[in-house]
Amino acid sequence: MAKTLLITGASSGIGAATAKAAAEAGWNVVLCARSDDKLKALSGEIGEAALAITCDVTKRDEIADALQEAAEHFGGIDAVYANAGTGVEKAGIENGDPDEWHDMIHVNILAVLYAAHEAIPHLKKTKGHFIVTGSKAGRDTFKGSVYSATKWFVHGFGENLAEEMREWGGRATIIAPGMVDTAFFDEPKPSKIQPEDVANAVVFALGQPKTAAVREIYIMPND
Ligand code: NJP
Repeated sequence: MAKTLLITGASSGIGAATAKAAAEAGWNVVLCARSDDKLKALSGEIGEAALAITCDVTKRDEIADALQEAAEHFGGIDAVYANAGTGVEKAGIENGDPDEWHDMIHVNILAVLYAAHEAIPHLKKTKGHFIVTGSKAGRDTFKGSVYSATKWFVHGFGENLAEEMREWGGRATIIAPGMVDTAFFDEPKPSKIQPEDVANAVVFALGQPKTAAVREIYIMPND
């Protein structure tokens, strides 16, 4: 029976590419984001292996409901990819807008915690896998100290979550890319990884036997 992966931020970029790659690798994919139209289009493209659920990850009840609906539809959840994230170009301390920081911290930090908290009861049943999108900016420096700090949080959380999940046979993986060619940045950047490259890394982590936990994958542009 096909395994099931729920992906947040599945309406574009890394999340959408991962949905396609995981479906090609034989997974059922549950697509979560706020853009209903984009989710429906992607779900139509993938076919029966996909289920689209409109969800704002900053609303805990919405992510809880999405997990429940996915579990009922596909008979359980084997993996959750908390990929939704936001960043503002001026996410530095001097030029940043504190109101934008609030939204960014909500999506990049609190919503990851909500997703993990709500996912664990489902993943315990399958000895499942929690994957989160960190960043090069969560390991290193970036001209945007506030955004970078949200990703440092993700890395600290992900590493410790892996230990908590190991207690019952679960696994956690941090995906840490450098610049990726998505709609994330307002202006084009010179050197970029393709979203499909990141998707391949996620599928690799998902495909490892349960005896091996890939804790982090760090991907840099190579053009
Ligand atoms: O960007 P983009 P990426 N509730 O803008 C969703 C990290 N990252 O694929 O709700 C639910 O194409 C949004 O969906 P929608 C980055 O920090 C990137 O590059 O429909 N979903 C969309 O699907 C992030 O964690 C780079 O607007 C919400 C998705 O998030 C992850 O990669 C480098 C939401 C964003 O897709 C994916 O970003 C790096 C909400 N409240 C890390 N708010 C890079 N691109 O260079 C947003 O190191 N979304």
